[in-house]
Amino acid sequence: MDKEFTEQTLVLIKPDALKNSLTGYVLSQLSEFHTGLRFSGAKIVHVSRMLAEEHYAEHRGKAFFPALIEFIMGRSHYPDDPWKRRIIALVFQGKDAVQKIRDISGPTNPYVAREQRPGCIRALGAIVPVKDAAGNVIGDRMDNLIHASATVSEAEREITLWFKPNDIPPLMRIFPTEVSSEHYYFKDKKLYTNYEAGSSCLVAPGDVVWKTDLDALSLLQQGKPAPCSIEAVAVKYLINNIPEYD
Ligand code: 3AN
Repeated sequence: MDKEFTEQTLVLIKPDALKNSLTGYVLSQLSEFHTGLRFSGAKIVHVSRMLAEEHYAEHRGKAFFPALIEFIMGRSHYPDDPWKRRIIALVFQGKDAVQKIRDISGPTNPYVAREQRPGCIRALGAIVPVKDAAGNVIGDRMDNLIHASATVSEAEREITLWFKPNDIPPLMRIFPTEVSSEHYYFKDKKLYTNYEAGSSCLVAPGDVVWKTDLDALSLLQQGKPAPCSIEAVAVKYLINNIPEYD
């Protein structure tokens, strides 16, 4: 594979961008012409709580975590229209993909973005006060329109979280894959290799799977320590599978 194609990054166009009809603007900023990068994956995702918490796992326990999860799930922008709760997930590929997209996105805080990088995508974002049930302001939520992977290793974790191998054209896949020879089913946070009533099939024999997932599933199935939880593997195979309109 051409060296130019060895780096990928994940972009999420968040619910605030959808609600404010800024998707066209964001996509034009991220066009192949402007970035010199290639589109290698795109999907519309209804974000389950499990997926949201896995994506933002590093922020678990922080004061802004609950508001962040509500936000990325689309619950803040579409409280009464669960079917409108979506994000657009994209993979871009090319030389220095991570840094190029971070530069176009700009600083995390939209006010800082406006000050320091006028013209960047997040300069069009907002900071919204978060209130408790009694109406007291308990913090801020940053509605910054777009997520962009921070580092090359974060990009790998995030792309293999949001995308299955066959969401990406075969000649554009840069992370190792393997063909499964097993069935794996998931129910109530447990893994099964035989069908259980009410379980979801994550992987079937013949499916092309990220190698990291297949390795983790095999370890988890044997009750051995694995580099990630069952949920972390299961979430992507359940994307848009079961409506979670909680
Ligand atoms: P970035 O998205 O620029 O990589 P991270 O990974 O530090 O920034 O934070 C992830 C998301 O968490 C941000 N996009 C923002 O929505 C939210 N966030 C981060 N820090 C804060 C904060 N201090 N207060 C409120 N929200 C925050």
